[in-house]
Amino acid sequence: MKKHIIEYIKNSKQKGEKLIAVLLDPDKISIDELLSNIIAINKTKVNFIFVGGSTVANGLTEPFVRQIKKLSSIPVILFPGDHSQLTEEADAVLFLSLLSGRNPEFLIEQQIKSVDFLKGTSLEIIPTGYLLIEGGIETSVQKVSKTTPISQSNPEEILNTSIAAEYLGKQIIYLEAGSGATKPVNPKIIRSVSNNIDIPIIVGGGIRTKQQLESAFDNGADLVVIGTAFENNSEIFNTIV
Ligand code: 1GP
Repeated sequence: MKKHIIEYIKNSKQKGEKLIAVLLDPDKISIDELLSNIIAINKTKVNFIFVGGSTVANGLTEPFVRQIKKLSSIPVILFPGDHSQLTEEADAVLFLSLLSGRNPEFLIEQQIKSVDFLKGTSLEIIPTGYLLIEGGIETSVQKVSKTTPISQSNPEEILNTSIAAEYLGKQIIYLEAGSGATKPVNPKIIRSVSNNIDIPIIVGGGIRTKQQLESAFDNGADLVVIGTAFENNSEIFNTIV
C-alpha cells in the first residue's frame, strides 16, 4: 500500500511545516469552472486539493478529478461523503470513519461498501478519524450523516474521541466544524487534542481569515482545509496565506 502522502504530512509535522488544502466540491463547482479555479490555486502555496462533498451526484467526481489532474500537479486527495465518490484518478483518499457520531452507516458500512472498488486501485488510503464538531449552524455533514456533532463546550469528549482514534490506529485526525460553519473549531480544542496525540491533525470548517488560519496553526493544526472562503473569493489564498 502506498504511503507517500501520509508520510509527507507526518514529515511536515515533524519539521513544523504547516500545510493547506483547498476543498473543491463537484456539486458546487462545475467542470467548466475548474479552469479558472485551478489557475488561481496553481499560483498559491496550497499543498493539496481535496475533492468531495456530503452529496455529490453519481459519476461526477471522476471527470472532475481528471480535469484537475490535467490542469495541476498539486496532489488530489478524495474527501468522500460516501463510497460513490471514489475514483482512481486521485492520488489518495481520506478513509473516513465518523467517530463523533453513532450512525453505523458512516462508522463502518460505507467503508465496507468501498472495499470492492478500493482493492483494485492504487489509491493511497489514509485511515482518518473524522470528528464533527458543532460549528454554529446545522451543516450538511450533520444532515447527511444524521449524527449529532460534539459540542464545543464538551472538549473532553472531543479529546477522548481523538485519543481513541489514535488507539484504533487512525493515521490522522480531522477536526471538522462543517462546511460553512459560523464557528470554526476553537483553538483551545485544537491545542488540547494536539497536546495529547502524536498523529497529525487536520482542521476545517468556517476558516475565512488570516487570523483564524494562524490561530489554528499556532495551536497545533498541521493541515487546514479551506472551502467556502475560496468559493466566495478565489484570491483568498493571496491575502490569508
Ligand atoms: C468542510 O472542512 C471543510 O469539510 C471546509 O469547510 O467550506 O467552511 O471552508 P469550509
